[in-house]
Amino acid sequence: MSSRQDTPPVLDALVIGAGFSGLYMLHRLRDELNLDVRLYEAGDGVGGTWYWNRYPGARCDSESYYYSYSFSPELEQEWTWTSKYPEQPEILRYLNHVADRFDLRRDIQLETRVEAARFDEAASCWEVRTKRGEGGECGETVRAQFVVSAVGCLSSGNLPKFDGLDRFEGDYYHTGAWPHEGVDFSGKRVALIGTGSTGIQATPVLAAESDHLTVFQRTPNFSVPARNAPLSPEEAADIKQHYREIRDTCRQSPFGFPYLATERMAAEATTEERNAVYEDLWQRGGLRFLAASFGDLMDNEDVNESAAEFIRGKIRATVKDPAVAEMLLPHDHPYGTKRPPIDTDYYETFNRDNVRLVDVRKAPIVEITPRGIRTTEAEHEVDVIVFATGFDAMTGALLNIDLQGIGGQTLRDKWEAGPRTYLGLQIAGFPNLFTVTGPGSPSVLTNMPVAIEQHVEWISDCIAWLRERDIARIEARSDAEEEWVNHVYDQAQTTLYPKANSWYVGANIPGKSRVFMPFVGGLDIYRERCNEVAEKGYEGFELQ
Ligand code: N01
Repeated sequence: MSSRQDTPPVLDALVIGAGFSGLYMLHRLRDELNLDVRLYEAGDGVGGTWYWNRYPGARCDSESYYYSYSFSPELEQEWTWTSKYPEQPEILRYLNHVADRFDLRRDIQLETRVEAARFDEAASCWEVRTKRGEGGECGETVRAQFVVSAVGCLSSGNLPKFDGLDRFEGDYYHTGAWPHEGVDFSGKRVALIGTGSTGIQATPVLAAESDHLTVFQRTPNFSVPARNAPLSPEEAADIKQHYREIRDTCRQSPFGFPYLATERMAAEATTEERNAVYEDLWQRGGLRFLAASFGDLMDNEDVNESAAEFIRGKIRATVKDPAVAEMLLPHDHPYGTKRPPIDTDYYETFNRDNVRLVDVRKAPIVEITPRGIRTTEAEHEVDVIVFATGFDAMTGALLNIDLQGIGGQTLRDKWEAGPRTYLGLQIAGFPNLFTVTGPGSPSVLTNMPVAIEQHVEWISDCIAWLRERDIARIEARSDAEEEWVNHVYDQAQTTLYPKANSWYVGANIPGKSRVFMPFVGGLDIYRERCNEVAEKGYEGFELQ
């Protein structure tokens, strides 16, 4: 490692990723703290998730007026959302608008992937290696006192290793790396593998655009209608008028939604009372079904089963062919223990003549052939395969960077048995590295922009505090990390969440350690804990 004198000047901070997190992080550090910051982004545009996920039907499962930044009242007033659940292109336009409005682009380097980072103990800074250019051969080494990972929780795509994929004569795409020019499905026979939130959003659109769609389902899912609709000028104006109250409620809510946790308990309600609540929420649509039905939905198996059975009843009533309806009924996990999808006409789509459902739990996929997909029962000939097979969630994107902390310890080694963090914000042994919505924080269990803003503000306040005191280095203490990891585990055990083979526990990636990764205790409680840590002079951190 070279000394400070013969290396380029050290940046104050380096941010990785230009999604919701990275853009706001850059703005806070540069424009409020006046730091010298650079942001590196692998894509050729800003937007993160909304840059990469351009698959047919991609839209947000949170409503536009609260799936947005709250930090700038001017931004809130000048931007008008056009529908309840914004489509991917609209969110991408919004993030581009943010990048322009706050003049962020001059400090963003696109088409540059952060490949490796090593902590220089003597200089208390990170040496970061980037890769760019067609073959990824060009790059540079930069040094930064602080590194903030804003790489996202769902950004490292999972393309299962099916035999024969390289011999497939048609085209195939992963939903998380969709071609910018789009895909013309007209006249095509399409296979869709995966029925998570993405597959469920894509199914009705693919069915409408293609000649024939075959959906390969491994695990049936519980989906609730979104009830999307355009936002009228009156509704948009009303939202603008009430933004402050909306944001305040989001901050106090365990899920980051503009409604508080319900104190209504289903265990005390009759079947009729429960069903009336479910029916009301079904008609209203969206994730309220999970967040606002009953306070004991996620910790009482009987209560959860009543919600699950209500949804199964809706599936049976919607899907005309009883055998297909039966295949679509989820039985292997409690409702909500996998991130629940919301949809527009998902179940209705299976009534179309050009749609077929294949159960690959019963008859697994054996291989991809030149002409299609072979299961243990049949070969399905298709022209295009769409992989809606998800992500190496919460850890994949960070582990793709060769990170080396104190004593040359790699993050891959440290996290071999599952991610370990203090508050999802820092990792013992990796000083001056912060993770926005890292594992161990509520992140993916919330409306993300609210969780993101809380993290970005906590991290920038922390960096400001350190600089005011000339403290060069901050590192999570191992004992604080251990205590937090145990707390995250204990909290999860009080709920039904660990009962599912979900990506929350890494079950979708062969060989990944099974650890429940997000903090289930609620964003409101988590926020209080983070504030308390800061108020106590960053309790649990070693300062040097
Ligand atoms: O991915 P998933 P996703 N053979 O992992 C199946 C967010 N999101 O992209 O359940 C056959 O949920 C897999 O089957 P199984 C949201 O947080 C947000 O849909 O593992 N099938 C499953 O059905 C969401 O949760 C929005 O048995 C295979 C599917 O592929 C997260 O992204 C919109 C397979 C993967 O489902 C991920 O959702 C969309 C194999 N080998 C998504 N491997 C918003 O609106 C996997 N599968 C913000």
